[in-house]
Amino acid sequence: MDTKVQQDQGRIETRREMANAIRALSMDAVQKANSGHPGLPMGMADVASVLFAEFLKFDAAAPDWPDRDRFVLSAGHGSMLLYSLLYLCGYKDMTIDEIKNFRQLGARTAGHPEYGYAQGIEMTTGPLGQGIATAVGMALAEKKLAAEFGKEIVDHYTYVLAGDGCLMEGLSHEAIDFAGHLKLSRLIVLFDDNGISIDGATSLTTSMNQLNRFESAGWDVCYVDGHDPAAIADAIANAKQTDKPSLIACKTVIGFGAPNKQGTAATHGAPLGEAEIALARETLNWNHAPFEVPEDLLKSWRSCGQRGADTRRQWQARVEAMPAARRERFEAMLGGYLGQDFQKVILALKQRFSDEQPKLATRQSSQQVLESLIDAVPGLLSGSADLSGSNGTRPANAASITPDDFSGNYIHYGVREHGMAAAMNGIALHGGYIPLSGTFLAFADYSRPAIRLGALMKQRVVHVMTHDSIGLGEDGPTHQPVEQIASLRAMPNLKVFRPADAVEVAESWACALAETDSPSVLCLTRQGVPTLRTRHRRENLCARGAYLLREPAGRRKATLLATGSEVQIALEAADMLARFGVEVAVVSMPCWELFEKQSPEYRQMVLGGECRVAIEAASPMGWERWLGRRSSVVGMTGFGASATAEDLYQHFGITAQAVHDEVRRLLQI
Ligand SMILES: Cc1ncc(C[n+]2csc(CCOP(=O)(O)OP(=O)(O)O)c2C)c(N)n1
Ligand SMILES: [Mg+2]
Repeated sequence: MDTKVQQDQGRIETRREMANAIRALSMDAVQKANSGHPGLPMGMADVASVLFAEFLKFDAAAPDWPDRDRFVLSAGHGSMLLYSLLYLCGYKDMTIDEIKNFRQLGARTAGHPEYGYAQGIEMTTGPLGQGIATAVGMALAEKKLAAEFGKEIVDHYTYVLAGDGCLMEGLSHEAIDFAGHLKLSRLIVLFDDNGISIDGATSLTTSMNQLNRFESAGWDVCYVDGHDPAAIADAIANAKQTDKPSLIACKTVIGFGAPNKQGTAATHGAPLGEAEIALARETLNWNHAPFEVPEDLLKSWRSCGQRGADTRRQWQARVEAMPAARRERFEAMLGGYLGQDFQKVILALKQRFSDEQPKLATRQSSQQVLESLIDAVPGLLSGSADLSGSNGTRPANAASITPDDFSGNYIHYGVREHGMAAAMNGIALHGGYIPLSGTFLAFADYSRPAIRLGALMKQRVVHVMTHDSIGLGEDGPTHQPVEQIASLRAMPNLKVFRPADAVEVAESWACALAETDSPSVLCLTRQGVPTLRTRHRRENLCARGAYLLREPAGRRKATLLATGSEVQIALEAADMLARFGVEVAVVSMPCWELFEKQSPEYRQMVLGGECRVAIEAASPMGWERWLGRRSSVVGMTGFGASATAEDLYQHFGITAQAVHDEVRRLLQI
């Protein structure tokens, strides 16, 4: 044999040994936990070993290095693959004890990878399809940041490991279509093409030619034997060179190495069993005790973890050599800084709205707020799912991003609400930009799984959801959200804002952007609403979640609680009641979640006595928590209808008269 062949042979053997370490750790951890998914880690161990040993740019000692390559395990059930890699590469917090405690309470090694639990986990995955769609956002952020700061400073790839399930999900269609269109050439998907999912062979459910599908969407595609390290390396090297995103379909055997179970769904999501594990050890020629990796092999792996250290130091030196102002901007953007003028801009907007007292739809006042913020906040990145004009998310001074020009700050996401929400998570996770985008509130359900993942991952993402009630009028019940507000409020770690006027819109934006560890939804009207906050106050009252908008002249007999466009109805009802001699307070409640955080004394002061009427043109579900013993809700019980907004409010009885009547009924006067 000549030396080249010998070297190749040596490389293949080393890679195979390295991959076997992943296989052994994975099957043993799943066995010990008595639950988990050995099939994927064992099947994709060869691909992952080549990627981590030869391509992935990272430094295990500096997991947050901004210019690292991202690795997203979209098929999150294969978590043991990622945990094994992190342990083997020497990430500090991924100890062998963590591997032994796989899936146990308090362990970093949760059932599915959880963002924030351990370093090196780029995002939470488990809901299939989310990983690949989120990675599109990461690759988009990389391309945009590189467009601004140059390849010297921003030069990394986003790798995704996706399975059959990820590619069956509809979300994958939105993601690959969008990525292909934008020519996100640094996105490389390694498809675990094993032809197996939980119910058995994928031929049970799909006849899709994935290569053709990706190719149609503008991707570079190829097949590779997922157990041939040299072929895998060639495929990745090629993928890095193309000017399109790349799909590498890796033909693998699920559960590779388990002689009786490999290639079958039996390895997907259950421990292999002691007997099969013993046979797998023989088959793989792995003669080590559970959780033991021989020293020389661990050393090879650890050196992979350190491979990027010099590259990182060189990068650091280049950053330090940047002109001061540029470096400052780069670091501010990575830090998600809102800019020194942020508060000033918000205050100026509030002052102007209070002075001018416009009658504007809140989606329009939101657009005005964005027009001021887009210049003040360095990383603000807006967009819409094909409703730019309707959502008011495209400030007049914004510029569109196109496949060949990423210098703009506005993204046309197309009619892809789910893909958009997932991409925004990816943009936020990547760092450098603060994503916001719009669609209709009724279609929040299309985005919901990604909104949920963003909430779980504590990402600052702003979802602008306009046309927030029957007040949108003639488009009818398909477009009129009823249960969406309640269902979004039910989601942990999500802030739902429903501002009543332009001033509250400015305040809600200030809150949403200041909330660095939770996403927000801004529910905005299609129809015009009057300015209710006519006296300028510096304090951000929306930050309290709810506040007394009007205090009664005399003793408070009842409290009217309302949000958004219904606050004006509450004020009107209060006037009617006052004329009748009944003094009531009016509370605007733009954000329940923030109100919940206030002191009990403040909440009590705002909510008042036992007689309360809530007014919201939406499902009453949830309001009971803010009500007293003599209380009720004026809201919606079924779907809406197609008519003018005025007619609909009358028809569904969401009127000042109805509120007035309700208070008198409750007070029995
Ligand atoms: C949205 C979503 N639906 C269903 C599941 C449950 N689930 C987990 S893995 C899986 C099968 C995935 O098959 P594949 O991606 O081929 O993984 P493999 O069996 O090859 O490891 C399913 C249905 C999930 N995690 N997410
Ligand atoms: Mg599969």
